[in-house]
Amino acid sequence: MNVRCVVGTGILMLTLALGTNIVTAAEPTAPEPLTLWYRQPAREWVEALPVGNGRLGAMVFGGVAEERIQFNESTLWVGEPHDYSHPGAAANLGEIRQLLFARKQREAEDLATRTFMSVPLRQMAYQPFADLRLTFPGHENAAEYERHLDLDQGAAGTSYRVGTVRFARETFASAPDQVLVTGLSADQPGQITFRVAFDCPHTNSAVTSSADNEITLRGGMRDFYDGNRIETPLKFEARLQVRAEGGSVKVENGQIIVSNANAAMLVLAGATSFKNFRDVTGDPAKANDRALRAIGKRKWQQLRATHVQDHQSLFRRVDLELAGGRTDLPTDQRLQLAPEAEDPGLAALVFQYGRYLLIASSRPGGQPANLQGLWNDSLKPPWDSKYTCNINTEMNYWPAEVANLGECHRPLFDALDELAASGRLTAKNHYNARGWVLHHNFDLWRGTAPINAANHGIWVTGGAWLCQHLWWHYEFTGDRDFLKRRAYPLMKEAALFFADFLTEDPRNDQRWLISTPGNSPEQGGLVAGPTMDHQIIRDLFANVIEASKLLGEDADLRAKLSSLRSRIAPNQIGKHGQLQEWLEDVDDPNNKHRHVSHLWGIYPGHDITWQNTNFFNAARQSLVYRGDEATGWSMGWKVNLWARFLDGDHANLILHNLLKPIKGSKGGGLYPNLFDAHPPFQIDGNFGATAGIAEMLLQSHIRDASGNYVLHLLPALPKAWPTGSVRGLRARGGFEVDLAWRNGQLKLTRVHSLNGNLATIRYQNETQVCDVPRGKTAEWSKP
Ligand code: FUC
Repeated sequence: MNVRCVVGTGILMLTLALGTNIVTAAEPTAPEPLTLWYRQPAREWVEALPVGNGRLGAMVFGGVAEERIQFNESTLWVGEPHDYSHPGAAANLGEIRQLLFARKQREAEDLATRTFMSVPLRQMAYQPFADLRLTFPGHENAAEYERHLDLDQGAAGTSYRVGTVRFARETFASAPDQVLVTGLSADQPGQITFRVAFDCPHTNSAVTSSADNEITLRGGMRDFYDGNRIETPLKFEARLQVRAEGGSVKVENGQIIVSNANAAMLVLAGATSFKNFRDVTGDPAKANDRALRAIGKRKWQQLRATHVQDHQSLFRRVDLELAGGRTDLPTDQRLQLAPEAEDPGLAALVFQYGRYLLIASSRPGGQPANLQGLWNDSLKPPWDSKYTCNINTEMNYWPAEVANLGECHRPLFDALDELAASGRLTAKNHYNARGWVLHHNFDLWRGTAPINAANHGIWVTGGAWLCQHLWWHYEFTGDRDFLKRRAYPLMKEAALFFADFLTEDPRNDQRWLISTPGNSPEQGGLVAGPTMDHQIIRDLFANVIEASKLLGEDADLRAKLSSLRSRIAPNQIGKHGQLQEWLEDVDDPNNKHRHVSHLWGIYPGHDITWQNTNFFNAARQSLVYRGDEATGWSMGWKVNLWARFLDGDHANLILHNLLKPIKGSKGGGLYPNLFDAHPPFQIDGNFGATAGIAEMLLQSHIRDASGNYVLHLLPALPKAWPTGSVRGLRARGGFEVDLAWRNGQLKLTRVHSLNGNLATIRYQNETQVCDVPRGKTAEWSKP
């Protein structure tokens, strides 16, 4: 079948062998309430509910007599502007390589440990800001308690009854107004009586007050490094204003006291002196003044309406309905049942939760989502809650384009500009190379040198991998201006680094070009030529070559990269039928390591697809050997991989392992607030799940012989999701896709074209070319 679309009036109608019956709306399925809800307050942080505006975030506990709202600001880190690269490191590069070629791994690691690592060896940690502690006298015995997080409104609410009075509170983080807002109300007048104070974990902070409804928390950062206490220059300020209707408001001992009001609103502004990774001379007081002044006399309803409108402009772009599930149960109880029972609705909720979390933790102009997104209550968070880019940071952004949140990708692109500036110094000092390089971690100060230990810190493809995100943004949007001005310069310079870095393997007759030194994250130690690096570098070179053609730039470089690319060590199949993780055939089929790095070429790459049968089968065999359990993010990756292996039931099996209540300290799962557990909490698994569910419903990474993207519909639909619909997923080539299915069969497809490109639609084994003009929608259905 290869039928051209037939143009009708208004919407385009595709008349296909599939059937000509045009229906106007997706099959209705029971609406899935987009709410996490509970019948008791949070006892622990991982039961509290997150709100965020990309910069300010909070965890709302929903306490009754005592409420805790723990908050963060994305630039509150220890450390200071600093170049972490190691001058003179490059003098040892040749010897490290020679030792690896001679299979003297221990000696190579020892030499690298002494001469090649980041200065200092570790990067800096993301910090909590403070808590708001609210006390409500007389509320000890509450009834009819409920708390929730409404993903569609972007707000966390708590309500209960004390005696005959019903109380309600709601908290949201407004991006347009750059503040956290909590509203307090009761269904009878004069009932709102409470105290609120800051509780700050930073020892050099103090609270003052300059108005009778306002308290201010000011402080600076201290850190311990190698046992020494260091004052770091970053300063912070948070300012809380309480506005009450009726009753009285006063400040006493650093607390705001509200008595007998009809309603009240807390407005919290917070900022640091961070301006950019090289400048911390900003004035947080000024920033807070500005935010509070801009709010002026606006009331709760107005602030809320502005926030909801902004939030929904992003959130409502995608609907997902998967029929079936226990919406009648509170979320924590529902999660308890998930391992045994199919609950497709819970998968849909987790999908949307990932979109919610990205909107809340990654907004234009701000920092990218870190290992915990935006939410951290610890002075020593796991892995410093920084940016690990041998999987975690990228996974955070896997859903950005496909789940129709392209704007939320931007903080990552801004970080790449800074990483390139830092990474140029690292490329020069460590490799005497052009371009820029990022190893496996960065922090607020954009450290790019190899950290922690030689055996896993020396891994050169962090920047190259992140460049894939620039290219994806172009592929999904077709934004040429973005490609020319933002993406291409960074991609090109990343490629220049590898043009200098790739090394001929003297042990190999064909003189393959390999990446060395490196490692296959995070196992096997320092080696020459891990498979993952080669897949990533091939991808980067291919994208730079294509971009340079599209833009008509750098013909010489294009030719050079093409010739280098063809000489990079290829994927290899080993003695266990596996895709080799290393140049040597040394994979252990019993290795259950969480990283599945050599499968990068399946997802997120497309070095290997279902069209290359042998490599495809070997890669699948490798994944079978690795097993179905591991950390949260590992399962997030495996959902995507099984989707690319076109095996929806296996993808769903992994989702079950991800969507289970966390038990003990092993094997992933979800906390009661549906935060993903490494364990401990790490947000990448949430984003991996969202991307994976999208990948089960729609794929667009392959192109047909004419270069059109193939929109593969329901490529990995599990039997457990017989009926459902999705609206608003994005595909490469610039498309928005709606699908509805019943009894496992596609019933309705709508393709909206953003750029007027041709697309090849593939469903089961049938394909057809679809020609939808820019801005138009084509629709077809099967009776
Ligand atoms: C990588 C992973 C760990 C963890 C850390 C933040 O090092 O191997 O499992 O996710 O990043």
